[in-house]
Amino acid sequence: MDLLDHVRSVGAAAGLAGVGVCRADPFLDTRADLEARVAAGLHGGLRFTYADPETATDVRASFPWAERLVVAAYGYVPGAGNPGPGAPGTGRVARFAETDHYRGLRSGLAAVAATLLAAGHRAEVLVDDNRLVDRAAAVRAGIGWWGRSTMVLAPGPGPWLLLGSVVTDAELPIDEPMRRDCGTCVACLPACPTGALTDGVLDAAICLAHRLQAAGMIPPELREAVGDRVYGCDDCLEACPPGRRALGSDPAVRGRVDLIDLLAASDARLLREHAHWYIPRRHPRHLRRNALVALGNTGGRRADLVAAGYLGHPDWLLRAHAAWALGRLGGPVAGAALRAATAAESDTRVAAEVAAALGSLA
Ligand code: B12
Ligand code: SF4
Ligand code: SF4
Repeated sequence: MDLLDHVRSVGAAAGLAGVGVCRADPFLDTRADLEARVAAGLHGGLRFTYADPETATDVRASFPWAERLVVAAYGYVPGAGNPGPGAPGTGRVARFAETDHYRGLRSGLAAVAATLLAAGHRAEVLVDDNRLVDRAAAVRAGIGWWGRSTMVLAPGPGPWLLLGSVVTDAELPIDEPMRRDCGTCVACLPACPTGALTDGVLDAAICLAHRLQAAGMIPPELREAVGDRVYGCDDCLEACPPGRRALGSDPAVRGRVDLIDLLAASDARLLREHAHWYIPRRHPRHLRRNALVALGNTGGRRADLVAAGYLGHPDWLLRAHAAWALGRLGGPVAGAALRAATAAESDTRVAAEVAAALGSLA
């Protein structure tokens, strides 16, 4: 068996849904797209690959010996379950994050890298790393095609894939890009709850997946659209016909969290239970902020009492979002708590939220 066949069979045995090879040349089109999005503000303040497009699109800037990228996809559906319609007081987690699905991808790539190393080559695993644009690598290596949602789709799992690469100096034979596109389908565009998608371009500033993992306030105009989400967003993936069969074959209910329980948990517990989530500065305030918005949207038993309790929290960010939640929940408990806060609140940012919430009750 030649080295590439060996690499593919090791990848398949390790659970990878697809393994393709491409040259490690710079991704100049993606660099231009990254720069254009930053210039237009469509990056929404995100750093990641947007912070240094030159490094992100030229793997040789980090690994001068790179000749090839062995790119792999890991399908997490079926397997991740479905969060279901949900009961009041419960929040929803996007499927890629309901457990640490990256673990399967990383261990598959580690097996591929070990095979290359054993054959005397250099090999480094890159997953979700700011030194490589994973999707552009996957398209070049023939793993899948660009969807209008900006996701890379593959036959079978559709968009339900995580992507990663092994950078190597092995001059493996390369694969051809897939000749496929979305055709006439546009289903993901109207499915996006905030209108963040136009044809193949994402406005990260209003993408909920971004806003829920960004620091600071969730913009008021996006809070209703957050719905019951606490982490990630799957709406543009759920709408995608190529992924429907894989999704539909997964009856397990997973990815639900109890919002009141989350809001009562200690910092240590939140960070331990959600160790695989991207949380700005690893500060649990961002999870509590998301849970307060979701609680305002879903309601549920004791929702008003819990949100009212948060009006006394030492963190202004949480008081601000608790005020919004109370305005949305309404009722006598919410009204009384907000009126009391009007007199007591000294932070102008929170006072503005309290006033807006009281206004929405009137
Ligand atoms: C920053 C980032 C985000 C940001 C911005 C997303 C974005 N679209 O850029 C936020 C936080 C919003 C995000 C959200 C999600 N992310 Co993300 N994210 C990244 C990260 C770190 C960088 C992405 C990047 O460089 N974007 C740059 C812009 C310029 O690229 P783009 O938006 O993909 O745009 C391309 C298309 O427009 C394309 N294009 C080119 N030719 C053509 C032709 C046609 C016809 C079309 C339609 C398009 C098209 O050109 C652009 C690139 O040149 C990567 C990991 C990595 N290191 O690569 C993961 C990554 C892209 N994310 C991933 C995932 C799973 C998600 C979520 C599904 C998670 C969730 N459920 O909440 C959502 C999906 C939202 C969406 N529709 O994109 C996966 C995607 C896997 C896949 N199958 O595509 C990645 C690759 C992580 C991984 N290692 O698996 N993410
Ligand atoms: S992840 Fe959600 S908010 Fe972001 S583009 Fe997709 S549907 Fe829209
Ligand atoms: S929903 Fe349709 S247009 Fe959007 S990515 Fe999927 S196939 Fe393409």
